[in-house]
Amino acid sequence: KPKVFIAKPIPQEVEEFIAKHCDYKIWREVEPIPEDILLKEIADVEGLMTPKGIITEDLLSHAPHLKVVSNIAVGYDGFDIEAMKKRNVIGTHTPYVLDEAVADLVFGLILSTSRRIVEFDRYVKDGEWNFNLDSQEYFGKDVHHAKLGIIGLGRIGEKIVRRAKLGFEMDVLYYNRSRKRDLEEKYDVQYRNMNDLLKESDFVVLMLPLTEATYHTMGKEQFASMKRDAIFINCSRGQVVDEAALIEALENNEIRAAGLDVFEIEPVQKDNPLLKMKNVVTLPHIGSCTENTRFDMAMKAAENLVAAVTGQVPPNVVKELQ
Ligand code: 8YV
Repeated sequence: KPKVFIAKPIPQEVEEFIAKHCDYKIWREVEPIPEDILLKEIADVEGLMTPKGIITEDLLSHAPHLKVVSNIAVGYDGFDIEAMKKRNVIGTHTPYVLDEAVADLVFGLILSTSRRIVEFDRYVKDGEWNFNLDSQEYFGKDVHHAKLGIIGLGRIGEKIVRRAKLGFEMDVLYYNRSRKRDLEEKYDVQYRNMNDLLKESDFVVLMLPLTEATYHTMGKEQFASMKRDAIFINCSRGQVVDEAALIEALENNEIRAAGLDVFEIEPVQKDNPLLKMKNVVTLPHIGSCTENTRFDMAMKAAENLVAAVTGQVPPNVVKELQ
């Protein structure tokens, strides 16, 4: 049987599936695997299944027999594509199975920022209910019938659009590299260039993969284009945003609030000013973090791994390596 290494604990059923086809070792600790142990474990394997997918030239040089890296995530910005190409290493990821969970969380952030759920939860628990809720300063912002602008209309973006249109009866604008006329028709969403989208939207949702082209898509100028009352949501990758510019926009009241599941540096630094802002809701990158979704991601990653080491074409090879 081909040898593989699994760099994080996975559900038993997924492990049993891998066991049928592979000779495997697994990192069972909850703590992430230390780099030096990982490099030793991959010395003689043909397959690596990993949650982080940080695949560098150096890592590959420690794994001369490697045929596949199966990323237990949809984002593969950690792959050094050129290095993988050079060594004929296939890279796979887990599209589709996490789309709904991430779209749900986007609405969690939309609601918790606009209706100030986290802020008020703290007041109530601190016994500070006795303030005047008729005072303008405590009012929230409506989600229903508001205008949502989504930057990046891919698989997850489409799920967000469905929720926005069918659940909250929002007007939806989108910006994407390529027009999606089928979705425009299907959901009655309208295309805008970036600048118009930013100017018109009450909620700006970023849903882009991290690539060289998308790095710092949102910067000073973009935040300045947003309405002063608009809310910014990011559940994709921290580095798609110039975080310093976001902090400045919030400090200067150029935008109303932000909901963030991702940061430029993760785990977020303790002295990050965003952590002190009442109008910012912060989460520790939990977009896909539900029982069912994490199970489905692990199973999909296992299917990709097994396919590649048993001579089949895995179902989810990343497009740059197809
Ligand atoms: C986590 C994600 O990174 O799939 C992605 O790209 O961002 C998240 O799902 C992943 O689950 C880490 O294991």
